[in-house]
Amino acid sequence: MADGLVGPRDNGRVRDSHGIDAIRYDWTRTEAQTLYDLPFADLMFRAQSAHRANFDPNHVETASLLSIKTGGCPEDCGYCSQSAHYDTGLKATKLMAQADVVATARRARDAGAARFCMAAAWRNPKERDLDEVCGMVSAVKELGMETCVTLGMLTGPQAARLREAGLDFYNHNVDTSPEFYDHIITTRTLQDRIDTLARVREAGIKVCCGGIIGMGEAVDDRLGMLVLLANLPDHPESVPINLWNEVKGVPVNDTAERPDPISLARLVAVARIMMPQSVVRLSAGRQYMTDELQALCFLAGANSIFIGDVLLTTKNPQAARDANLLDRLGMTSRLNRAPA
Ligand code: SAM
Ligand code: DTB
Ligand code: SF4
Repeated sequence: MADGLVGPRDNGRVRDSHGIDAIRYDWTRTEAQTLYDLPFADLMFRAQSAHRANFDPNHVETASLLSIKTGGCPEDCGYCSQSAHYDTGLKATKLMAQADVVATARRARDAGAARFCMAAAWRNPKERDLDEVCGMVSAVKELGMETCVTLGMLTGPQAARLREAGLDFYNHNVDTSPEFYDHIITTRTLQDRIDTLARVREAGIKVCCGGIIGMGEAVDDRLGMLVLLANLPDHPESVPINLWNEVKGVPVNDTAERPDPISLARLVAVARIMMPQSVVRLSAGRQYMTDELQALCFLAGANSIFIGDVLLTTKNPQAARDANLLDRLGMTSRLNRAPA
């Protein structure tokens, strides 16, 4: 826990001398469950208080995704269209050329994205591939965008090279709870992921780390995932909450169950309270959410979205629908209107 923020416990809360909830790294699953079970209005009030103490509650960050190398992945993540272990009908591609990536980034910027996230379906990058990606990062940075990449596991020197190239964020998700993890992925361990996250931090890159819900896990697993994230040595600056986007042919298809909308809003609120200074992204799965549910999630503390008609291989709401929703909610973003 950060110095100077340790205050008296009242009713399970730790507050600083100003009465603001302190940043904590010692969350228990029982505490997470207690928050989750609060009467909805009380939970929302706590989440809103945390949100307003740390962010402009009327602003939403916009990020855009590009799959720079699609499919043929050696990992067996049971939710993913890009794993070579499953027949999902997806055609594998080679790494894109830098000029094409930069042209796509420019279009995304002009369409309202503040951050550009480049994803590759690798277990880990080879050195030659990393050279290419470093070039892409520097070129996208020159467009005035924040940069993010997700390339699988990294060594320390690889993370350092990405930082030198100007990388702002590295996305690497824990995906689910420690208990459920082995039901979903067997080719890389949760500890492998945590080790990569530590190398990313060590290199001075900001961490984007979250997971997926709707794969058949219990509420306890969703909360276990949040506890895992909130008890990392530092909270990830960015926490993507993905609702599983349906993919035919993967094992998760047999277990998937879309969470009830209220439970999603509750989960976002718990994430906001436990990691009050992290940007919480309503990531994959917005295609299944009504405007009302998205509004509820923004109230619960979500303050980032992916924009653009596709994520990596699956659908995302149309930009015009997103802009319209943010307008109706009086929220600012690069997509509709800049913050005042
Ligand atoms: N291959 C890299 C890796 O896994 O580290 C990066 C790309 S991977 C697609 C990034 C994240 O997207 C995964 O960790 C997972 O959380 C999320 N994801 C993948 N497929 C998804 C799906 N069908 N629905 C929702 N989220 C998904
Ligand atoms: C994250 O947590 N969500 C994004 C990003 N990190 C790379 C990916 C979502 C992928 C959804 C499935 C697809 O489009 O293939
Ligand atoms: Fe590969 Fe990433 Fe998909 Fe896992 S989530 S199969 S590592 S692309």
